[in-house]
Amino acid sequence: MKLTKVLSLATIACIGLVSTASAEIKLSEAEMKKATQVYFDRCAGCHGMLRKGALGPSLVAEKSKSMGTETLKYIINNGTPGGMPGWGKTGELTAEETELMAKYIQVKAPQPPEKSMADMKKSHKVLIPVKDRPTAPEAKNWKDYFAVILRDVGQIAIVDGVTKDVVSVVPSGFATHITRTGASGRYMYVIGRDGKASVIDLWMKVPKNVAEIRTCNDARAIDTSKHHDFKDKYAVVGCYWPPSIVTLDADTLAPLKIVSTASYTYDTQEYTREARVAAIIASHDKPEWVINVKETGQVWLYDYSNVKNPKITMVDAERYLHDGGWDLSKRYFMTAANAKNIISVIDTKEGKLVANIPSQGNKPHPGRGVNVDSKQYGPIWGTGHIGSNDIVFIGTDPVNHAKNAWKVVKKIALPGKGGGNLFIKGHPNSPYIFADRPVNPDRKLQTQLYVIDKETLEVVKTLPIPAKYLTSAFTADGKEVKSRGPVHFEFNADGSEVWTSIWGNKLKASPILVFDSKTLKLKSVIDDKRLITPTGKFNVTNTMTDTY
Ligand code: DHE
Repeated sequence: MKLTKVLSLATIACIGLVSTASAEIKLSEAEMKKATQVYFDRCAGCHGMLRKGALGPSLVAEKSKSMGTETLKYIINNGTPGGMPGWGKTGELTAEETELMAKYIQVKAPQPPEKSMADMKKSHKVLIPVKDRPTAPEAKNWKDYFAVILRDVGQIAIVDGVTKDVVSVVPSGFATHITRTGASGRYMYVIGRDGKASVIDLWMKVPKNVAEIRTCNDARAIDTSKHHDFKDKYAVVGCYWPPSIVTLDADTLAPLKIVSTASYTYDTQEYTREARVAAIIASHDKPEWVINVKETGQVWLYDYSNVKNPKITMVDAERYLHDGGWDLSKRYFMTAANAKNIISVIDTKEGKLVANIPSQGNKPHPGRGVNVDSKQYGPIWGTGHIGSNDIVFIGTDPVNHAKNAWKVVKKIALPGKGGGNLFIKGHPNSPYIFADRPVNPDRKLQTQLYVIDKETLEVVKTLPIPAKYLTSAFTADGKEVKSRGPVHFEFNADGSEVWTSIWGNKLKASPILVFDSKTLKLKSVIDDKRLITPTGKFNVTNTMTDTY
């Protein structure tokens, strides 16, 4: 067992020895309200709204009580080698909040609120009617725009990929998570963790939100209809709570259909109310969304051609499905059941599971992963891991490269101990793949990029981020809060540049760095003061074509 793991477990155990399981904990109404919000914003994604666990372990009250307040405080403050951030260390939680959360998870989880169509409709707004929107693009470079998530301030920056100008900053949902485009790329769809979906019209000279709706209370995924008969017709939101799939009109975000995903685990056939919708991707060949239902371990192939009466094929895969993306052919969906270290492969043409592949690392976390047409192995798809430094590549061509299909053909290690990789990305026109490591506890490892050569599939370079871009900020009581270094990558439309965000904190803006994707030289720095906690970035052309 790795030294860091032993140390931290020993530390935790010895605190456990000292601390006694807590006496009955009572929280005031105000404390419960505050702790419920912090839990929603920082913890629910990994541990579940009902605290049954998923990417992170279960936090049900009985289990937390047996660990005791002191042990829980230590973990919340410092994080763990398995990928849990140290919320106290990063300055995201104060000492009081850390103590409050250590107590909160020892009391029974409150039942989260439900959401009806009537509730949804109350929040629905068409901010600019379709008839008042441009009939042609008013901006030249819109197909090379980037939507940049400004996570902690709940905004989206639209950045011109050619001029590097921030052309607009628009409000979005709370703790905004990801964006996706429509099939034609004109509209950028945004989902906040609070379930607020919004749509930005990129044809406008200054892009603005044209519609918004709160589809649920907790969400992570949004996509659109990309089949040619339904281009730009529907948008779809995947909800964590209430666990559901919400289909919307693409132009106005008017809600059309809600389907609950609460159902039965594929293996033990136990009912689970919490069956959260994780990744969604849109088929280009069928009127179909490919939808991960985390807790049941099923991938739902959702035929939206009859929007009132959708047809759903439930494909058993593996539990706690998370993120994933297309293989090079856009026939196979490669997705991580990360708590089980499995990559499940779904054949969307035949509508069935092809394989559950051990990822040979700890907690695979691909984002959408990376595709390479390798001279040596043929088409392959790659992912990194949160809990180990492994990057693996899986063969994805069962016809012309059958001996490599559905197995790990290459496994490499990022230099240095521990995992911490969250995203990996490539582009057909770049000779390199890029990997980040924002949740590695070692500051040096956390603050560099890892460059993998597509030919050799080896790490050929690390790019340390110059200290002047690793913006520190200081809290009111003078505590320094460091940025977490580079997170997530996106290429410009022609693949000549790769952009990465410096994941700062809401006390101060942090930049986006632009590297030449061939020479690896730092080409430009986008350091607009409005860029507060930039995380994900989505280029219009690469997102509408699913290029990665
Ligand atoms: Fe994400 C993708 C869930 C934390 C930034 N994240 C995804 C997807 C899911 C997901 C299901 C796939 C969406 C899709 O493709 O349709 N993310 C979760 C969580 O449950 C988790 C672990 C905890 C939480 O409470 O949300 C979580 N995610 C984070 C972050 O902390 C990140 C790093 C910063 C942030 O913005 O909050 C983060 N997640 C992202 C990004 C993507 C993503 C940038 C899209 C990657 C891509 O290139 O498609």
